[in-house]
Amino acid sequence: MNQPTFISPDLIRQRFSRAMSDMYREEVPLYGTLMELVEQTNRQVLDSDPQIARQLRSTGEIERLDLERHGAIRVGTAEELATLARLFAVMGMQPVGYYDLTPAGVPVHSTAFRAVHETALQVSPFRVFTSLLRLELIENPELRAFAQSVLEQRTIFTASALALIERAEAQGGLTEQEADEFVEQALETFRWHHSATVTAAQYQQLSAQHRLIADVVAFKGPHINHLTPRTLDIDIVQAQMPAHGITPKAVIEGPPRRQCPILLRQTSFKALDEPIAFTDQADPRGSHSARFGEIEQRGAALTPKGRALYDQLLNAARDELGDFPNEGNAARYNELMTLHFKAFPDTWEGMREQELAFFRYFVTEKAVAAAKPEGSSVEALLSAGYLRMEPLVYEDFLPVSAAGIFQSNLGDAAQTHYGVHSNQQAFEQALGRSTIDELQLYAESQRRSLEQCFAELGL
Ligand code: OOG
Ligand code: NI
Repeated sequence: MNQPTFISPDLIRQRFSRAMSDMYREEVPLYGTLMELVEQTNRQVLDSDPQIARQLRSTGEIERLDLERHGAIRVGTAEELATLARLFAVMGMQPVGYYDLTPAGVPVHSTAFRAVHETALQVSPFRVFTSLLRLELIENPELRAFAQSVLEQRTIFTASALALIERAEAQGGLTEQEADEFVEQALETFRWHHSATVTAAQYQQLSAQHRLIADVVAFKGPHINHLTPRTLDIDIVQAQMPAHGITPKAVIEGPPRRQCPILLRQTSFKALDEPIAFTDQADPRGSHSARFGEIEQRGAALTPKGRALYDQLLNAARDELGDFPNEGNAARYNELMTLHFKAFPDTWEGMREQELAFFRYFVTEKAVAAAKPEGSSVEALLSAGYLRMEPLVYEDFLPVSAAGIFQSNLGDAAQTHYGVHSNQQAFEQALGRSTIDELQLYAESQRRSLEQCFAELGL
């Protein structure tokens, strides 16, 4: 018998990301508005800044820009998380990084499912920030038991999705037709439900413990709560949001505006209040807010040393502010951030020299035309003009920023202080595997690009 031909997991991910975006655009019209604003701004930036256009063209990022987005979901049990890991694996997505949100008063810990190799990221950089509720943080034992039993009764995957995951694992892939069905079935897990699985009173009890607990426990599945397009200039989009009927959060999370963007800058708009029917109601008389909009601007991935400097400067600025950033202190916060981040070199060359960021290297036309170079150190090749570099894009998330995004949707009343701390081991046990260290991935990408340059130069 002939071996069936399997479709690449990267293409399944690309299709899934598109299907998810179409579903979300249909359900949350403001997401469509935001997408248009981002597209318009990106076009403006590309027209007015030839250097950015050149840079995006030379790295190929220009082709992924319109496709690029991340989403987020929250699940309630180890089994749900472990099965999600298998579902995402069918699309070539692995759990990268561990994020502990408890220091910010959010009772979850998280990872990001994404592609890990630069060629796969190029086909589709779709990522899903995935949080697991930490039920052990519900103090009231009765409420905890109730939440647990509600979660144990639900199945967040369709029977066909489960069967296709098993088939992909057994066969080593999916055929074209199976992939189409998989995308359709997998999408169901992330759909919004207009009815809850608990009574109005039970919802109130869960919500009083923490709004996030109600969001995870009271529904049939882990509805996608936002999809985030990538903009080339987040300050422009932030400034233009109000004119488009969107109210952004008070401050942009992440590093301040710079010549050479690093890591990730993000802003969001508040979650919408949506009508919900509880089990003791015939029609949707209640409401729940979970779904919101967010935009992001991605910059260079930082080395461990660069990341340590980023964390240090961010903490110093926040300490000096003395409070969470909010409407009242937003201007002061931006000032403090700009001030503290003066200590972070703002040229690519400066960041490379101090080993603060990861880069991709390219052989120049000059090198192709010339004889074999004399020196063979990266230094020598760069200064001879035989190599050129572009920063590697940061593909991950930032815990302090993520906390800010969570908080902006929970309201200030949700500020809780948990006595417990990160528990990566428990998270990985629930996940059924370990998470991948993102810094390792960037180091490998950088190494591969240098190896290829050396091979091209015959060194
Ligand atoms: C996730 C919030 C974090 C980000 O981009 O950092 C996040 C959530 O609200 O579930 O999406
Ligand atoms: Ni997000």
